[in-house]
Amino acid sequence: MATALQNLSSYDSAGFTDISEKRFGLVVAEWNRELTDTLSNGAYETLLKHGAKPENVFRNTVPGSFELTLGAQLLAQHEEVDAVICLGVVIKGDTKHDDYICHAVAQGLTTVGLKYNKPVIFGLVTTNTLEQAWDRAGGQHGNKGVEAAVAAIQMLGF
Ligand code: DLZ
Repeated sequence: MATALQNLSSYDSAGFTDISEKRFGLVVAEWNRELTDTLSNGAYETLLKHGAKPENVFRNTVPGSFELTLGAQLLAQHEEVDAVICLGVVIKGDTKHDDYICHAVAQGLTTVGLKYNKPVIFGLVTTNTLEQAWDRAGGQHGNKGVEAAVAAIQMLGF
């Protein structure tokens, strides 16, 4: 708890958490694959940059973002997995599918994290257009996969 209180105000605290022995599950949706690959690579490289070992990062794919929750649960239930990072891209279409998917995933990942008492990170890019999605997958708004990995590291130091 003391560490948590010290780190609360520092985004850079991720840099001070030793993750060399931590194990990470990455769950990546295959819908909008080019985008999610970019998010996934961003997350993976960030974990390595902060000290994770390549053999301790387990990448798994699921068909679409809706399946991120079950993918997260299947990983989180393993004792040796310390944190799960979920990545997907949902782009608004003509129907309300995006609403249903995003709410279900937000709720589902929250539940999994609380059930297993582990960081389960919501790395879902939700946009109105494809261009906005690219802006968040390595474009002008950064790479949300990188941010998701930083969030996982930060929570491991909590
Ligand atoms: C069906 C669907 C649609 C329309 N759009 C997306 C999307 O933009 N992003 C995404 O990750 N997945 C989408 N899916 C697939 C659903 O997430 C899910 O895989 C299917 O409904 C099967 O459960």
